[in-house]
Amino acid sequence: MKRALLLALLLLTACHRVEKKDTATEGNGTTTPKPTLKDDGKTLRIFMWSDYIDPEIVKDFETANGVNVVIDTYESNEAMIAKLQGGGASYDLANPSNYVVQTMVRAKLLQPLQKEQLSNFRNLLPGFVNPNFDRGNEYSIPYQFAATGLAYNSARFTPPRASWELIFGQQDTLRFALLDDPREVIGAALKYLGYSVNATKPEELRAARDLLRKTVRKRGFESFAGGPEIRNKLLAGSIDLGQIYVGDLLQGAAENDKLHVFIPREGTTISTDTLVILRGSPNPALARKFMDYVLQPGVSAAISNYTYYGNPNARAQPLLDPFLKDQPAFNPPAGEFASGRIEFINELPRGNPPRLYDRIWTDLKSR
Ligand code: SPD
Repeated sequence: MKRALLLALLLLTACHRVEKKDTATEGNGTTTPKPTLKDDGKTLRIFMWSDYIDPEIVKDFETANGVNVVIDTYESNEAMIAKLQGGGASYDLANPSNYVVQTMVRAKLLQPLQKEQLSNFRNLLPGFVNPNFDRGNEYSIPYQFAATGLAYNSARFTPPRASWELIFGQQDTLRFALLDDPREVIGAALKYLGYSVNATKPEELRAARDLLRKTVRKRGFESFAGGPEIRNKLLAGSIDLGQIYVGDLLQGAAENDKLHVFIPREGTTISTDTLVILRGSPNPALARKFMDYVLQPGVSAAISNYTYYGNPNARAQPLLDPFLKDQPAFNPPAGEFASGRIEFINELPRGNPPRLYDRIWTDLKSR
């Protein structure tokens, strides 16, 4: 696990060039598949984070299996769950982060994935098998992972220090955007205040709420947005700083070496995104086939080499772009995790804490 987590941090200061994307196979935002579409055994519908798969490997799967893959995208776990709970959409696979897998199980949105039928499951790094958020991998396999950082475009602005203070401190001249992601935004404020990203104490959450209220009232606050949108705002120069999932920024840095990302000194969040089979899946057999495909070392490595996200597959590691593993600058002490500077977002204990987080988020979004 340690090695894999360190790999996530390989992504933190990178600048690398790759062939860029053809998004033809991706859906446009949160289009709902027509409910009239029945399982023809030939269509796989995936609901996933945006910019999170190499279109070539999707095409290869289509060709090899004589099927059609439709991918619709979202920018937060909450938006994904709301759409699934709203009904009307029938997807086979979704791509939730670790900390909402059990929420989805309780909401009866998932079906067991029958991992004994996944011949490539054994390829996973041991630290990603049997995770605390899904014992026995009953419902999920790990897909990709990354930390969240602060990004800037050095053609326009270079931060004087690597700190969340640039967003949460006194300054009111920088233009900035925050992720449209409650656990990330509240987590960043908690980290700045010296608390855990999984804080549950009401007084700590009140302090984060007060700080965030002030933050979104600043003249420089531009918007809440998804990772790729924040990357585009930085490229366009409409913001000076953006909170961003590191992989999303590095996809842009591959094309523009003025884009940079750093982990603020106060620390940050990290999470693992997974693949799950939805309870209402019209075609679970095809969904399972796709999961097993993604677990192939070559396919798994191709996804990371395209997305710049961390890779949980042991046999994929030798196939990763050297940039993802060989740069000494990306080899921070393992103590980053031990010290809690970089913290996994976990599911909140049931009861009051999730409600407090929801209230903070609703309050912020209504301002
Ligand atoms: N564009 C891919 C985004 C992946 C985001 N990972 C989820 C982090 C959840 N807080």
